[in-house]
Parts: sequence; C-alpha cells; structure tokens
Amino acid sequence: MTADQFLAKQMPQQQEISRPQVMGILNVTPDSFSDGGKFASFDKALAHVAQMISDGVDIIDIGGESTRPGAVEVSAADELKRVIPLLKAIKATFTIKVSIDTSKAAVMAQAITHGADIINDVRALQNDGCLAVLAASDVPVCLMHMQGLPRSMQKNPHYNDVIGDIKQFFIDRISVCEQAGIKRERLILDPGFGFGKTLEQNYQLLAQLHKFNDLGLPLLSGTSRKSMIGDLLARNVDERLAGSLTTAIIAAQQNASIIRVHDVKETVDALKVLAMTVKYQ
Ligand code: 7PJ
Repeated sequence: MTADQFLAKQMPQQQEISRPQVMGILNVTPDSFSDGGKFASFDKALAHVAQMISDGVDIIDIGGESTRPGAVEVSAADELKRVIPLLKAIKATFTIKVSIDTSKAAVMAQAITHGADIINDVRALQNDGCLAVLAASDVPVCLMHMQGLPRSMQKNPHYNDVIGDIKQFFIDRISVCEQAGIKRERLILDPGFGFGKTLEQNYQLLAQLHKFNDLGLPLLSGTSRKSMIGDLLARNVDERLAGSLTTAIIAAQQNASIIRVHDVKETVDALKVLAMTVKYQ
C-alpha cells in the first residue's frame, strides 16, 4: 500500500474537513518518556486505546523500546513480548490503524504478520534485516532521522546545515529503500525532533518543515511533550500541553500529514480549528 492510500480517509463522512492524521502514542515500555510507565499493564493499555479512539485518534503507535535520551536498548524477545500481544488484542477489539514503533527486523516481521498497518522506525531501516522484511511486505514505513544513538545523541549534536543534512539523509535512505525493493510511494519522512538535535536546531526544523515537502512524500511530526518544549518553557512533562499543541499547529500549517501525540483529544480539536480556516484561504 502506498503512504497516500494509507493516509486516505477511511470514513469520509466523518471527515469533511481535511486535517493531518493524529497518531496517538501508546507506550508499553516501563520507562517511557512522559507517561512514566502509567500504561505499562495490558488492560490499562487497552483502556488507553479505547479512550484515544473516542477522542478521535487515526493511528495508534505502539512502542516497546524506549528511545528517550539516555535509554538503554531492549532485547528483541522483550520487545516482542510487550508489543505483539497488544497488537493482536487491539486488532481483535477495535477497528483502528496500528503503527509499530520499532527498529528490529524480528519485531517488524511479527508485527506485519499480525496486522500492523505501518512500521515506524526511528532508525530508518538501518538495522540488519529491516529492509528485507519491509521489501517482502506491503505496509507503509516511516523513516525517521536520528543523529547518533539514544544513549548519547543529545551530548553534542552537530550539523553543517541541519535542514540540508537531514534532507540528504532522506534522499539516501529513499534510494536505499528503492534499491531494496521498497517503493518510494510507501515512505513517510520524519526529521526526528529531539533525536540528536539542540533546542535551536529543533526549532529551526519546526519552522522550516516545509522545506522537506519538495521530496514529495508525506511528513510525520513528533514533538509532543518533548524537551524542546519543556526546556524552552521550563515546564515539567505534565505541563507541556500548550507548547505541544502549538508545535502541532505549526507542523500542520506546513503540510505535515501525521502528527504524533500523547494528547489526542486536544490535538484533534486544535487541528479541526486550523482546518476550518484552511478551507477559506
Ligand atoms: C518519535 C518516534 C518521533 C517517530 C519517538 C518520544 C520519544 N517516532 N518515537 N517520530 N519519538 N516517527 O515520543 O518522546 O518523533 S519516542
């Protein structure tokens, strides 16, 4: 399936006004970035999914590996145990698109077998075996840019030209994907806010997100509750809603196709208000 088909609305009658799709974050790691493991248990995770669906979410993003700055890596076995039963339960219980946030080929393969609608890889399919797994499937994939690795990426980010360097990374990864048999039309691009970027670099990327539109692929923006908001405003993770909504609007105004968030209800409201004005531009 192409990314555009994936992004086409399933329920047009409920979606008269065009807006980016909202991807709701479902963290199943004990140390996930901003919900402190609140949704670590299975039943709580399913309840959280039900709530996000009633709040208007378009895609549920399940992440079994913490990629927060400083996080240590988890084994494929642990990640599979966290993610696959939940994916199966969500698919058996709800009608909703599910994205799997993983960088491991084994997790990608199992996830695709069990109905994942999209693979979301913060390492852009650079780990062993990932290209082959995706080439053998039909699901769209999000390629995210990261400089360095989570353990150390925030220590000393460096770019010659942050937009140009990331754009070149995308061009290279698109070409590698195509050579591996993954059609360009299946790709979604994400500059990776907070993944090896200073505060200034994160805001430059946000301000100039539109500069990636000439690659002709859908863009995903994930800034929700991140340090770029907390550090700028001196706010704890539970005080970053206003900042997060503002970044969602700024990304949406530059044609982002997917906004990845914790606060689904508020983001859907904000995007609907924006969409109502876009209609008259
Ligand atoms: C992102 C992600 C992001 C994509 C995380 C967090 C850290 N996947 N997974 N983009 N961030 N595509 O949510 O704070 O920005 S985990």
